Amino acid sequence: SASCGDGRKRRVCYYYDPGIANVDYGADHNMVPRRVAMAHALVEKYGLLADMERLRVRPATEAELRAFHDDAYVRLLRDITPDAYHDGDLRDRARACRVGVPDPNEPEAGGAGAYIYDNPVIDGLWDYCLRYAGGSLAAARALVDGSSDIAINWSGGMHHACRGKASGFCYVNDIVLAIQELLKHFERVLYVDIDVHHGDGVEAHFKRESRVMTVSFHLYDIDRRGDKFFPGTGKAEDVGEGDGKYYTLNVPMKAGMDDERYQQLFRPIMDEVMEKFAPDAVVLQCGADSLYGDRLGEFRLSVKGHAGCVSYLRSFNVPLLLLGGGGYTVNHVASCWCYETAVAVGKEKEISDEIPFHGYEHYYKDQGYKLHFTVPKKNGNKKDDLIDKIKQDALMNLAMLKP
Ligand code: ZLS
Ligand code: CA
Ligand code: ZN
Repeated sequence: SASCGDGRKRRVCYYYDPGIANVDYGADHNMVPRRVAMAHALVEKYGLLADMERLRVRPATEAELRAFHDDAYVRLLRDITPDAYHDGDLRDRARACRVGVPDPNEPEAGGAGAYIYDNPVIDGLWDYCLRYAGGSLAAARALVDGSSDIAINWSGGMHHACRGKASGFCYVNDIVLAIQELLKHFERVLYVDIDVHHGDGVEAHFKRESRVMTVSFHLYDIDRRGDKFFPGTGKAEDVGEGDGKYYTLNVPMKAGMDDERYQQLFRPIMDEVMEKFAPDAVVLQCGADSLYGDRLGEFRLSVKGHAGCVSYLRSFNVPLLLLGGGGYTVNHVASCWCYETAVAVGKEKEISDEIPFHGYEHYYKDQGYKLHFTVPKKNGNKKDDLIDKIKQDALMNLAMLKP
């Protein structure tokens, strides 16, 4: 295509399962799977499906989940339902795995309709897990078999899930599963995480592994009450262990990061990572809660700033797996992942800024029915000395990597 940033067209495959979009975490929960249906409706209306192969795949199997998750946790996810939770046995197992139901009578919950955990027992939980994990596995396989250069699953990217427990809205860690699949064929896999939260589940699993390098950019902060921004890990000093020492890189940032300052870190750091680690495949978790106006995040990225990370990594011409993740202002999320789909196929310059009629257009009133919402300029001194310090810390850690 004439519009490719660097002139080379990519073969792109794309996973979308409408069954996932109907999953409901609960009325007042921040995680809204419908955002993926909204992104998909835009992708379709902008005509981008014609430029991609659509992956129509079976859900993951129980055995595939067990490649990372422990048996008892997999069985719990399979057996638990909102009703079954209320009989004692499953309830204790669920709570041990940090899965709960909203309950005003819970002593730990503290209030009406409160949730004990971030991970509620929801209708269709097992099916949901198998489907989003199946999508990431199929996307990884499309890179392994060489049929695609870029593979997309916006319903994946659940970076907090652990071997035996749920965490931070994530039940099954599709990223670990996808990376394990890539490792069957590729010698070195790079994981990059631009969600506003630290990619702790992925990092923890690979922190002793030199064939996988994990890099997370995230908000790292302690508020006035002394609470750490979730999950509270991901300091610059955490660099991995044993054989994996220096194959973990953390880039902790303060609230308010804008496009310019984010790219002042992302580009030089990723240049160095790509040169030193020379990955055979790249997995990019595109959590959209690093956008301006997110209900949980406190960064100020525009869609173009966020997508700048996608186009930058795409330009290295290494097989690329694009996953979703967080993102809690659903119109912003859908704009972002639609635009990033356009970046993947090389058509970002061709898609109009006018939101087409696609059934969800009323969500875009606040952004003037434009694909690109505006980020108000923030006056006040930019603490660029802080950016330099963060960059130096990261480059010092990278200098320890054997070339
Ligand atoms: O990276 O901060 C926490 C943990 C808690 C506070 C919330 N309670 C329920 C549990 C204990 C300390 N959790 C974070 C999780 C953020 C997950 C980000 C996922 C990802 O983007 C990848 C997908 C958190 N922040 C905000 C909330 N939880 C939160 C706020 C409001 C609510 C409503 C719904 C649910 C419970 C009440 C909830 C969570
Ligand atoms: Ca991150
Ligand atoms: Zn997040």
